[in-house]
Amino acid sequence: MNAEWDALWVNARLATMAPGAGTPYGAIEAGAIAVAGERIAWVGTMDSLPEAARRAPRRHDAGGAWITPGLVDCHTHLVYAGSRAEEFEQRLEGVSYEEIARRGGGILSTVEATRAASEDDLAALALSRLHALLAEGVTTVEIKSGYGLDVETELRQLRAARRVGRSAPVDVVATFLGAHVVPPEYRGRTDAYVDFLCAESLPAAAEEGLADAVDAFCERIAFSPAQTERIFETAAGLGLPVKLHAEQLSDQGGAALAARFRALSADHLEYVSDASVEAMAGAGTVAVLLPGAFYFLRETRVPPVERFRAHGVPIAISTDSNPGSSPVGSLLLMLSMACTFFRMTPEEALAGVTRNAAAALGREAQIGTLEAGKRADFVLWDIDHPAELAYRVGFNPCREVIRGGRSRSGGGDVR
Ligand code: DI6
Ligand code: FE
Repeated sequence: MNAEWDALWVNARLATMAPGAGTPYGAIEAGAIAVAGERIAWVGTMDSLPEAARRAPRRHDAGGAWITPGLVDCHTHLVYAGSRAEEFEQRLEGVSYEEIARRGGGILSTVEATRAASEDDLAALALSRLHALLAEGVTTVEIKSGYGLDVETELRQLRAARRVGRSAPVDVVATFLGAHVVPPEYRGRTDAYVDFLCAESLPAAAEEGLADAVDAFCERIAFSPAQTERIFETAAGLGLPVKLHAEQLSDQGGAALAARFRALSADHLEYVSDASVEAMAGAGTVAVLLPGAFYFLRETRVPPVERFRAHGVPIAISTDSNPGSSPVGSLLLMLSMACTFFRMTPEEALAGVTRNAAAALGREAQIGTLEAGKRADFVLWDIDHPAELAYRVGFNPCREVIRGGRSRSGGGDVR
C-alpha cells in the first residue's frame, strides 16, 4: 500500500453494504474512505487511517454524514416518447392493463410514439426523466429498448441510451428488449417476429456494441417460454447475458427458464412458483422486484420474499420506470414500497438498490458496495440512520454524490 491517494473523506458513518461485514448495513461508525483515481483505495475506521490516506491532497469532512454506495437502478425503460395518461384514466374506469394491450394500446401506443421520435428527442426525453433519479444518488442506471421493435428504432433507442451515459454523470447499462411485445406488422405471427429478431435486430444491436444484455417479456400478452428460449439461445451465441420479465401477470415458468440460461436476473416475479425460486437460487439469478409496477397496476399478489430469503436468492429493487406500468421517478420511494408492500427490511431494500442491483447487471465486481478496488461511486446523506432512506416518503436527503472519486453536480445536458 504505497500508492499516492487523491482524496479522503473523514468523520463519516459508512453503510458499506459489504457482505460478511458482520454489522447491519456493513456499517462502520467513525469511518473514513480514501480514493485513488476513480477507485476506492481504502475503507475503515478513523483510528486506523493508513499513512497514504493522511497524505491525500483532497480532504473532506463528512461531518458525521452517512455514506452509502452510489445507488443502482437496475431495470428501467427511460427511453421512449409519448404519454399514457389516457390509458391511466381508462384503467381507473375498470379496463385492465392486459385488456388495453389486447386492444392494441398499452406498450404498442408507446411504440408508435417512439418510432416517430428522433434520437435527439429520445435522448432529451430520457435525460429529463433521469434528473430525478440522479438527484437521489443514482450513479448507475440500466435502460432497455423495446419500444421500437423494428431494427432502426430499437437501435435508435439504444444509441439514445448510450448517449445519455455520455452526456449525464451516470453509468448506463443498455439492454436489448426487442421481445417486449409483438409489433403491429407481425400481429398474429409471433414466431415470425422472433425469427426476425434473432436473425436481424438482435445481431445488429450486438454488432454495434449497443447491448450489454438481452431481456424479453415472457407473458400471455407477449412471448411464450419456447419463444423466449430461442431469443436466449441467440443471445448466448452472441456472448450476451440474459435477463427476463417473468411472472408479472401469470406463472409461465419464465424464471426457471431464465435460471437455466444462468440469467443475471428475473424481474417482477409476483406469480413465481417455488420450483422456479429454487432454480434461481441454483443459478445465482437475482430476483428484481418492482414495487412501482405492483402499486400502479394495483396488483395484490406479493412476490414471495420469504422464499427468496429461505433459498438465498439475492433481491434487488428497481423503479421499472416506464410509461405504462410504472411511471416512477424515485428510487427512494421504491425502498419505502418494498418495505411496506413486500415486507422487506430497510437493510434488504438498501442492498436491493446497491449490492444486489449491481449483481442484477453483472457489475458486482465493480460497484454496489464500499470496498477497496471498487469504483468510487458513493452518496452522502443527511440522515441519522440508514433505515431513514426507506422510512421517509417524499423527502430527498441526498447531500452530495461522488462519482468516480469526484463530486458530481447537475444532470448534464444532451450533447
Ligand atoms: N412489464 C412492464 O411492467 C413494462 N414492460 C414489461 O414488460 C411495462 C411497459 C409498458 O406498459 O409500457
Ligand atoms: Fe420492465
